[in-house]
Amino acid sequence: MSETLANLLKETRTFPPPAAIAAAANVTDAAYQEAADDRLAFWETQARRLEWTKPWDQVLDWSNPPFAKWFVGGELNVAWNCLDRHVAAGNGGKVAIHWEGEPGDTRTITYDDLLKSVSQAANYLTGLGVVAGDRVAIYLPMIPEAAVAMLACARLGATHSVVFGGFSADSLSNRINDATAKVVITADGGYRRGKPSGLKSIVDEALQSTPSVEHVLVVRRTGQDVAWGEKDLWWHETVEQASTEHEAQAFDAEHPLFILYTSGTTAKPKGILHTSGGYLTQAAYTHHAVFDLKPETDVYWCTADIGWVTGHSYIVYGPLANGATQVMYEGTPDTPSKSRFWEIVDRYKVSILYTAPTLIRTMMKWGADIPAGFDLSSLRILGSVGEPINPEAWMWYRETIGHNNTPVVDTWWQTETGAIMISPLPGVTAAKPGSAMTPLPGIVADVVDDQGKSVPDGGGGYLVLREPWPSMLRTIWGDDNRFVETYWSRFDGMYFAGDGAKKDDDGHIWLLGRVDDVMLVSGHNISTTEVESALVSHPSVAEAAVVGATDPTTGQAIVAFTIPRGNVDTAGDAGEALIQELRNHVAKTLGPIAKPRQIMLVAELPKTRSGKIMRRLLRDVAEHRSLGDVTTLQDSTVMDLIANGMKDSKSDD
Ligand code: 6R9
Repeated sequence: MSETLANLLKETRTFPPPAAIAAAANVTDAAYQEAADDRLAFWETQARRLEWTKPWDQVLDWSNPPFAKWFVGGELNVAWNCLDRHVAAGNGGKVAIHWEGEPGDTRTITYDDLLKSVSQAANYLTGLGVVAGDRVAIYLPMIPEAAVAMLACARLGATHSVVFGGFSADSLSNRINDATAKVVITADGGYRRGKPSGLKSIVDEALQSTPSVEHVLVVRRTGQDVAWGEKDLWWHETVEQASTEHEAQAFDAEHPLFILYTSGTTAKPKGILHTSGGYLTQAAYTHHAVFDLKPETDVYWCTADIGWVTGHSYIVYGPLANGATQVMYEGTPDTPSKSRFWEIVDRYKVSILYTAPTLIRTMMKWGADIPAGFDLSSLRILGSVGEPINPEAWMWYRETIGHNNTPVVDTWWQTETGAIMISPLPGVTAAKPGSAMTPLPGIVADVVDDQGKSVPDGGGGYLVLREPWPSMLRTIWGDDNRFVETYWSRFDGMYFAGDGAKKDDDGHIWLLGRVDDVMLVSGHNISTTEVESALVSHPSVAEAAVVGATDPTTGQAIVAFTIPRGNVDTAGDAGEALIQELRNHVAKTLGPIAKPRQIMLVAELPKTRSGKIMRRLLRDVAEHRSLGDVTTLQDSTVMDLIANGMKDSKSDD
């Protein structure tokens, strides 16, 4: 039988929503029917959550696919929707951001404050000659000015391109040049792992080769020494002296809002372009629906960096459009101690927490006694994004962080999709650990085989989107052909996301990782996710990454890199015994076909800066190739450790 992707993992646990959450949920079961009856009317209803200065004439223009236009003819100002309207409604005194710096300094920023700062930045940028349509690069740490800078651009109709503060001078200059940015907004530095790290110095280096840049605005964060050139302007001497009054002007629904470069692969980064009305509609709706946000009472915290799409949609645009109160944290989860996250949850009484599987698995590794020292009873909804969440990590999150009764929403989406696409609804869905469950109302997703045919329940294949959605990318900046080729050419009339997925026997969707990572073992296409989840289901394992390495007998063989939980003894024979036990455990859980040829116990895994495991590098290690570029690694020494460990580990069978 030629199956596109094997379905090996069975999961029988389900967790219905707590009665109290179901009874008061923002979105109920009716939304699915409403959207199924008339999808475009459903999205029109959601667009009315925003205030438009001119209504649209047409919901969707799909006459020239894949180039979509949503809310055609409509006009709005994105920043006005995130700020002014809340102030106008009498909520100016409400806290927008509880900001927490890594060294422990804090700032409390109300909607009034945020509007004033954004107005100042808009006024000063206008004075610098920034007009609608110009591009502005933002290279900042997780400080409130990052949100201020983004919203000031939105207010002016300038297109922002946020570059993650961990990227190198080369990555920065490539992105600046690709977008021909006129202004760069940065800081002297930021705090990470207890140390001030320089940002301005990296901008200086990048600016050696960026002819389009006319001005550099520099926020003073760390006070470290910086070199100063004629393009440089201190934020506090300029923006903070500008008028706090600024009249926002409306822009077309399809006016470009931001470019965000996708990371991870070796290819030239793709500048994903998002526009205004459809993007904000779906960011706001999904934030309201998936997190069940009650703006009067909830304290929301998304731990992502603003340099990733999650920070754009679920720190800046979604929550602020909805008038949320949120926490924003500058630093890492282990500075000054491994309890930093739980201290923050406890102190601010965070009720909705949105984080990534990599962090959940790290917390598992550190052990449950760390969160146990804090009062986490304020938490009522937990979210996950960025990678497939292994069922056991999902269970740990719910039990250990969510006091065994909070819904966990596993949200699937991409930079390209702009907002959440597949996720449980916390007041509706009986969620299964590890499954993103169901496309949201108004979203049409499917799993198809090689031929583009929908797979039956129980089958695996390629995740596709069959209908356009409001927050979809509009193109790759400057490269329409690449946009068409990359996303719309694999299957006729469908957006192919690059992810493998399966439908379980109830038709619920499980993400199975990138299709490029799928392993072909003795003629079976096996997903990395299922083997990793089987490993993480063993009580001694916190995290695992598996890859297919060339094998003379099976084509590819499964090689697993496994991080034990904190309390597990792995010295000498105990380690060997654990490896055998884990191999057998996988064979028992998924069947003998999925038994790893080799398992390595490691302390760390190579990850991108947004926390995704870099299997490509592990494949090189597993096949003893030399290591390629590791500069996007969170910690490049990890690879040395793994490579050294490799020599000692023995591969039997
Ligand atoms: C939001 C974000 C997108 C890729 C995506 C997929 C993976 C994200 C996931 C998930 C399984 C989830 N991904 N969420 N896989 N379950 N809930 O992460 O955007 O950085 O563009 O990455 O991340 O592989 O295709 P981005």
